[in-house]
Amino acid sequence: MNDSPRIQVHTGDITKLTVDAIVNAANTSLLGGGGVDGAIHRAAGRELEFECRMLNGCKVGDAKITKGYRLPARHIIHTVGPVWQGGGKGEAELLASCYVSSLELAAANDCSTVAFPAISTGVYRYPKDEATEIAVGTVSTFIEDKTLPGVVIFCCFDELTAELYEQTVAALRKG
Ligand code: AR6
Repeated sequence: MNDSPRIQVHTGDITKLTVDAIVNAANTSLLGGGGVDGAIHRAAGRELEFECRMLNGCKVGDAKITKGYRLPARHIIHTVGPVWQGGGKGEAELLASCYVSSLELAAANDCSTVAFPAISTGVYRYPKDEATEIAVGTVSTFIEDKTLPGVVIFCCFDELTAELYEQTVAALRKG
């Protein structure tokens, strides 16, 4: 039996990960921006933008897939998180939908390892505690009764965020 955990927490730059797919916290244009989106476009190269131009954007809570180009990852799944507006504008449902849409696309494209950044918690100002609960809860529910993706990595850019994810994952395992 393989007992390596299907949910893992990693600290570092998501553009360096050798996985089947990394997820990008994009905006509705899909044409690049700052934060993790900027880092992914820079590392993947201009060909990524050319493919993104063909996709006609992406709705909040939805996801689209491209090739990984110069990244070690085979694919990039671009999702658009909600901008935090106080919590009364359906932000939680939209954020959960980002994770589900991305995982569905990963499964449909035979991706067995997928890495997520902390969607919406940077420029889009989603409170980190609540966003982490949604990320971990939604992913664990999704993978419970599916074989793909086999491993989901939460890629945190800093140690504090990684600690928060570790605690949330541990609390979930305790039940
Ligand atoms: N690897 C992993 N995580 C990263 C990296 C990286 N290289 N760089 C930043 N993060 P943000 P959002 C973390 O702002 O809030 C863009 O302009 C960062 O510390 O990238 O969904 C888009 O075009 C934070 O925890 O995404 C949109 O307009 C997390 O990634 C908008 O920002 C998300 O921060 C999306 O905002």
